Amino acid sequence: MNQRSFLKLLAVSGLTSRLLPFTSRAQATPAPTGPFTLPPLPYAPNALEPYIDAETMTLHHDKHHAAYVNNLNKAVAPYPDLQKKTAEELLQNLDSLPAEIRTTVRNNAGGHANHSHLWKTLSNPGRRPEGKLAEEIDKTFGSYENWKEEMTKTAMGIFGSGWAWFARGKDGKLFIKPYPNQDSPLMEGATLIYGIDVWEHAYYLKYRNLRADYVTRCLGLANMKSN
Ligand code: MN3
Repeated sequence: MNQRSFLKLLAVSGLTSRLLPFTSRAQATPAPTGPFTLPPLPYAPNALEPYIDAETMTLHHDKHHAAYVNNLNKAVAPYPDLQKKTAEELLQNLDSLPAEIRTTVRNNAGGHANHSHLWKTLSNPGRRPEGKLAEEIDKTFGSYENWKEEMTKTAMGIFGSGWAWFARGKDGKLFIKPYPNQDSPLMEGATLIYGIDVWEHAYYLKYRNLRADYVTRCLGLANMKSN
């Protein structure tokens, strides 16, 4: 029997629907092996086309973000107490962690929390902040246009991999700051509002070395919640 008639037979017998989850879906989202799980993308991988291509989104979410989750699970596996904590709690208390996993948790809880927030704050098209947040942006940065300029400057100033984060500090004040690697404002007890991921994995397939173009597009896709 050739492949086509085999597939036809499967379709007729209704077997494909039972077989396919094991071939395609199982690979995309591995079964959870620890307390931390990969949240699904809140939209289709091509939802941000043409600005962020589907292939980049799929790799970014299914491979890079998944790896942070898996590595975090591995790191806390020998520590039942740490398995009960959220990524945010771990990041806020790095100094109290066993020294042998501190850097791994910093990188991977950071990667997990940063990306989990990122997916939720992108839409195509983006949306200008409204209400209280819009007022605070105007008050703190002068205007939304100035805010965008400050985000761009910060993202472009990062040497190597990292993030430009717009966040609210423990003191309630808004700020924009660069963070290396997967460091996160969460480490300082701040609340994430909007981040630009300037790791090359976030843009290199489409934008190559043109980080500035990618950063401009990210700002166009920003859809911040008013927190
Ligand atoms: Mn990333």
